[in-house]
Amino acid sequence: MEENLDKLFDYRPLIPGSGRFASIVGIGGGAGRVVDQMRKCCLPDVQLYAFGMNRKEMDELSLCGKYLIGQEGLGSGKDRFLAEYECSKSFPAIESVLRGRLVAVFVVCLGGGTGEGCIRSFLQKAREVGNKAIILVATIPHSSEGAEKRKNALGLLKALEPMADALYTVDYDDSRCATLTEVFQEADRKIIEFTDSLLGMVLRRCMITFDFNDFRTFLQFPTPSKHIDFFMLVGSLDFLRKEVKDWWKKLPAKYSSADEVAMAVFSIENADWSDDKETTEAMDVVHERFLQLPPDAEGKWGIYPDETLPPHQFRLRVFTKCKR
Ligand SMILES: Nc1nc2c(ncn2[C@@H]2O[C@H](COP(=O)(O)OP(=O)(O)OP(=O)(O)O)[C@@H](O)[C@H]2O)c(=O)[nH]1
Ligand SMILES: [Mg+2]
Repeated sequence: MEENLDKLFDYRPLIPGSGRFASIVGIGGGAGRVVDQMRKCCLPDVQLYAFGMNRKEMDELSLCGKYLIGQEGLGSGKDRFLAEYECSKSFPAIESVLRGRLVAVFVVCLGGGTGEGCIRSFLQKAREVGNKAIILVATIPHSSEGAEKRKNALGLLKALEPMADALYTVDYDDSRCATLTEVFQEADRKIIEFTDSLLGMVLRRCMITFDFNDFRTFLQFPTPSKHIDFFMLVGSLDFLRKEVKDWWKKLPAKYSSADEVAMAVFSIENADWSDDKETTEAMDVVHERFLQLPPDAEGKWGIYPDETLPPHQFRLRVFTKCKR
């Protein structure tokens, strides 16, 4: 019977509280630090892990699920091939953190030996153990770190795309921050917001159901690239009304108008859903704009209560996939 159910849904129903919805795995020094900061997100049924080659960096993480790749703990010496070789010895640990999860999210900061050398093996293992949604979150090094480094990272990203179901990237050259430290901080925040928001669409208490199949429909919606774009707004109704006017301008430049949107998923949140008038107004604001998607585009949405938001404040999260 259980086997039949498994075939019907193509995944086992999630047992709430089992911690088995998703594994988020940071690979390499920078990515490990990003995932370490995700501890504050507190999504249920999500487990956090870091894999790295530098013992000192790993010791600084507060995560419980951390694994050293290789015996030495001295780093990869920027050697992608050494990292790849050492990573093969960690396959049992990699399988153990991925097995039985519906979703695998891999965070990697491209430009370093460990992340670049190991990411391919992690993506392969996720497929092998049967994760149903495989998401790659990657940062692209800044030009000031070296043109060669950046070119290699972009080439690798292209090669990795077929191995994932969806991609979210933060390109450091797009940042307006003045220092590299600030660029990294901004990227950390974006990655945490994106990951928390995307998994939260399924995991947070929702007024109308947005389930794992809605989630997969979005990831699998056929577009030329697997990239997902994302932005988030928090403010009063008046603020939202103003901000969502030309909402597609908040997306990357490849969206020259809302017509470029192939599919959009959005959530609206506020603390008090008992105030029907304000809630309906918020829905109207969002409907007016987002349902003006091109006729061939698809839209899905969810409404979520969030008691941590101040009264009369709304949070809008928007995910899109582009026709180009
Ligand atoms: N967002 C973010 N990016 C970082 C951070 N530290 C480094 N980076 C970026 O990540 C790239 C790779 O650096 P690491 O993550 O240290 O590299 P690694 O995968 O550990 O590989 P090796 O150190 O070469 O073994 C760098 O080129 C930077 O662009 C960080 O703390 N946050
Ligand atoms: Mg490192």
